[in-house]
Amino acid sequence: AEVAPGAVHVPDWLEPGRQRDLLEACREWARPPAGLRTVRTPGGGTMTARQVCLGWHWYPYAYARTVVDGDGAPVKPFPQWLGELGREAVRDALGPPEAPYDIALINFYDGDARMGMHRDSDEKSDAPVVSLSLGDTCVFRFGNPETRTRPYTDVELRSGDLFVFGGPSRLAYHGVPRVHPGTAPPELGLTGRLNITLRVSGL
Ligand code: MD3
Ligand code: FE
Repeated sequence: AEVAPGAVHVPDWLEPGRQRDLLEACREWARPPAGLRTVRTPGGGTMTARQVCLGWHWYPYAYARTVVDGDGAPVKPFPQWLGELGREAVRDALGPPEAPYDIALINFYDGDARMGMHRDSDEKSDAPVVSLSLGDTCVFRFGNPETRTRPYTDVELRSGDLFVFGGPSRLAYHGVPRVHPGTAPPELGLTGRLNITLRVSGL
């Protein structure tokens, strides 16, 4: 479903076997060094979703090759198979992809975690962002490129869903106002929600 120009939601894109494999990979990536961390913003805030990065390390509001706001370790490599998954996702949602993916940001949400309305503008490329969801269902709020406020569209994202944000939607405001605890597919064995975004750094 095209939620806005360039913003395409594909429910159930990842079949259960691929969800399980991706979750297993996320569990490995979450381990130290350069593992799951709490992100602190320059204004003194704390993000409630915890994060691990592959390829490039994101910190508010830039990219680095080491965990400059954590243990200082080199960022984990971005695996080739994940780049291929990203290109397959873009092909299915929008059409043939252009640039190769080289960043993954993996956010883990427990039942109380949220993500406020923001734009993703730290990448130097305008290539589409690919989002994959695992575990608990959330409310994803898709806004507009001009303001943090209405108009917006709320969409439920479930385990296995794909969302691709390209073209005029690439710089739209968006956030996660809530997660529905206990809604993950029981056979996945995940308490909480994981979101994997694949990006092109342009660096
Ligand atoms: C629209 N993640 O990592 S996924 C993020 O569910 C982020 O963890 C949310 O916002 C999450 O920055 C939302 C959907 C998403 C991801 C990236 C986007 C929507 C986007 C980039 C541009 C426009
Ligand atoms: Fe975002």
